[in-house]
Amino acid sequence: MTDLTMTDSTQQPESDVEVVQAKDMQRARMLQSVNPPLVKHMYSADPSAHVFEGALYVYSSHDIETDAVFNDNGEHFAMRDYHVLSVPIVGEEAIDHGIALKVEDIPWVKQQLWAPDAAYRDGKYYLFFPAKDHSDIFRIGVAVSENPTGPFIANESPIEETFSIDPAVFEDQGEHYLYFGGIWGGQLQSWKNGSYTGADNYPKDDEPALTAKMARLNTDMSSLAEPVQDIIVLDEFGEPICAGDTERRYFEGPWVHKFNDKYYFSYSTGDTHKIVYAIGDSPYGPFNYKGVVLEPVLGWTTHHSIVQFQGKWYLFYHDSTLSEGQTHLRCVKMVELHHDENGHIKTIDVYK
Ligand code: FUB
Repeated sequence: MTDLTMTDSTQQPESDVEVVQAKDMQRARMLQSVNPPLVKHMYSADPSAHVFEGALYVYSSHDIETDAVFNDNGEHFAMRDYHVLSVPIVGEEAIDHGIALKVEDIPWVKQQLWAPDAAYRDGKYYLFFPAKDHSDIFRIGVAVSENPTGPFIANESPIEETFSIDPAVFEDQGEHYLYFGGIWGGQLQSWKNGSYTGADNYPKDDEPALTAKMARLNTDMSSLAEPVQDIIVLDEFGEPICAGDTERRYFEGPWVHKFNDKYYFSYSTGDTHKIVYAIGDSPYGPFNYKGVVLEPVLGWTTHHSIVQFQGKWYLFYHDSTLSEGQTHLRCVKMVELHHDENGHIKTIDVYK
């Protein structure tokens, strides 16, 4: 791998923060050409890709500059609208279809439109999204359109019994399953028995980690058909991954895809900056941990989706190259993904 240490002696950083920023900026410049951003005229993040009627769409967050404080709660992710992208030709710049939904048009939302996803059912397209309500509690909402690119009309209230962030909807045999949840700023640690406690309750390092949540959706795509359940990820001994196992425990960004009749549950490890995956026999799991999908990218967050398009599998992800390393100003990208003969995903390191 290229040595990305800072070499420009004319720039003399004054503090530790400036040293880190200067290194990130130089690294970003060197990495600009690695998998180009799908769009460059705006910042984008958290790509959820889907093929609808043969066309490839990407539902992503729209990152913006902000005066908000930078903290572990992610207040610097102050996004206010969604744009839908489409990719007519892989390798070429994507089309931005404009604003699909914005904070001002969602009655229950105060701020922070984070990572969305989309689904299709019975002639309608549904945009699922997390946002803070007027009490600053993250909930999952849904909006509907007759067009995959919107505009979407939001329901009056969030989906009952949902909470936290990062919805991902997986369709299997006519059913749709909603996965969600994220710790730290995603508030998963503040929920107990379906109620928001407002307190940070994390398990001890040797206790099972907090899990992603899931439930089957009703055919109205706006309500849950069953109680919310935990998604259990098991280690090589068949035990749930523990909270102290930060290289493998669930942090945020769930995604499910199906390959050779197996269900693949993949997610971000957050503060260890990886996308990892586990395999199971049902959309409900349990899932057995298998390995790393994506090594860390430039920027703090990592977030992905996996989709098959025109016979090939692709990983959609984001990094901060377009902003030269600024954590909250990211850009979505795509790269081909391969399953080997055993169904294992070949680890991707986009900088090798
Ligand atoms: O974009 C805001 C948050 O950052 C997302 O919800 C997380 O998955 C992380 O990418």
